[in-house]
Amino acid sequence: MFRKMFNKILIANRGEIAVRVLGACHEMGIAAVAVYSDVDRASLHVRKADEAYPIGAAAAAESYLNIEKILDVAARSGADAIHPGYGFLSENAKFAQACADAGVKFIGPSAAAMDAMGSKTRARQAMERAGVPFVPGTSRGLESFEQAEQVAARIGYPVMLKAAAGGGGKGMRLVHAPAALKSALEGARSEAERSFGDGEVYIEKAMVNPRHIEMQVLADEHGNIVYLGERECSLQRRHQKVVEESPSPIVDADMRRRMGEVAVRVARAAGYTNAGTVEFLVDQQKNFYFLEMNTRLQVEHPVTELVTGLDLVQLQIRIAAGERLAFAQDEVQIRGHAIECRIYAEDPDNDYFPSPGKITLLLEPSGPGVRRDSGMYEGWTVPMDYDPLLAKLIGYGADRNQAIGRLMRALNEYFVGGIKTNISLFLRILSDPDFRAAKLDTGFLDRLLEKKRAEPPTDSKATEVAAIAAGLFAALGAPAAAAGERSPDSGASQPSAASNWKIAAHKEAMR
Ligand code: MV4
Repeated sequence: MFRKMFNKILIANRGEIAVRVLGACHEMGIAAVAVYSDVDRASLHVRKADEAYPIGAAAAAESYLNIEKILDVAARSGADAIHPGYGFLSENAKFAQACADAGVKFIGPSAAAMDAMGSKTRARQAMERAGVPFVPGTSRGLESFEQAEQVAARIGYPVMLKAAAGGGGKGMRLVHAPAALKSALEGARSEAERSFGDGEVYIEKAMVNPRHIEMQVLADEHGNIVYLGERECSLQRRHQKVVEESPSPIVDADMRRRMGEVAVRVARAAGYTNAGTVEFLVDQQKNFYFLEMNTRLQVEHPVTELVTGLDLVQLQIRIAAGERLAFAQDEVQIRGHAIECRIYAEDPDNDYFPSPGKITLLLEPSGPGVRRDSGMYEGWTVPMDYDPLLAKLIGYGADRNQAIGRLMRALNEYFVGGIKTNISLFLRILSDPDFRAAKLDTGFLDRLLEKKRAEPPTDSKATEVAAIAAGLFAALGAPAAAAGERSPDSGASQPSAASNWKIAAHKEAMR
């Protein structure tokens, strides 16, 4: 099992996460190899890497999702390991297997563990065996409408229909009454078939405005597994996280221990290794239920790093190199509070419609309790082919109030000229009385944005024209591409899927 530390790591990703992983490699004295698509030639990750290789056209299927091309670069560059980042190939079991077959270490779990968690029904079966609490429902695909009717009547309405291959809300239907069940089942099935090539749908009792809290785990290849505390991820919009924090304001030491022990049990049952995240839904009474396991490093990992003092990427690399975890559970301490904002190239005055373009001026915050993980620089043109995440800004403090104060100070200092960003949204969220009181649930952000939408629009005609133009632009010229973690499943398993930007532009124009 003992392996020597890697000499060279290929990073099969782009943007801020590629930059983050590059930095960890350099801190460990490991050379870092970048790959890039045609539109990423001048990207920050390419500039910071020790070597960089072109892998094809902007469309992710031609580049960042192309297993053959990436393994070819690994061979040519002599890389002995690959870090997949998040999105793209990070949760693709075939890729993990192809790396193993090529003799290149995949920095992540085994293909088998990834596969076991990829199907939500199979994951539920495994959790059932492991005695992990999960939302009542079926752990196998529904065989008929009659069966759906019977199960729904037994568990009680509202119910949620979900695609077994799903994630990110695709193929999901909320059903309030028996009369709506039939068409919802048909809709969920065809959407699952269309999105994942797999029409398997199962049923769960629906929780109303739950919290979304996830637990970070770390497992070495010698059977040692620890949990590193939770992240509160309830602030989402259209299944995209917007703000995350650690610790969760509603989780106390006892609940953290119980949730953490369940998460470790989940990881053990899956034969899991490396960094992973166990997602839970939490109800008003603070009961928590297993939802799914994410088999990758997550976008929001910095908040966990700040409150634990650990470097998750370095630990991922050490684990993949065969090292044992150097600390035990009772040595993990949660200290202080961290909050992350995802800075996107989006226009707040146009329903958060993507806003690519050239960054003409960039003033970036730093200072006490501020961490910035960024993939942008002044003079760089944000391509429209990928997820528009530009940077993550994280505030850290001794407590939640100090973290909020530092984050707001830093947000006010942040200036990104030439393109629109969602920075102003975070100032609204962080000053909202409910946010301050930590009254968070998965409906929070929609309620906040609803308040704004009630006001009359400023210039609806210009907005409409811009939307139509963007839609036309997307339809005529933009190459299709898959996105980053925004839609991990479509990104990973749907090489031909159109980019989120293109879809958004199209929807906007057709409204
Ligand atoms: C649920 C739920 C309520 N009840 N399951 C959304 C994404 C997918 N991974 C699971 N999701 C949900 N599953 C049951 N049984 C509510 C959601 C949900 C949600 C979950 C987390 C964060 C934001 C959300 C927004 C809408 C719905």
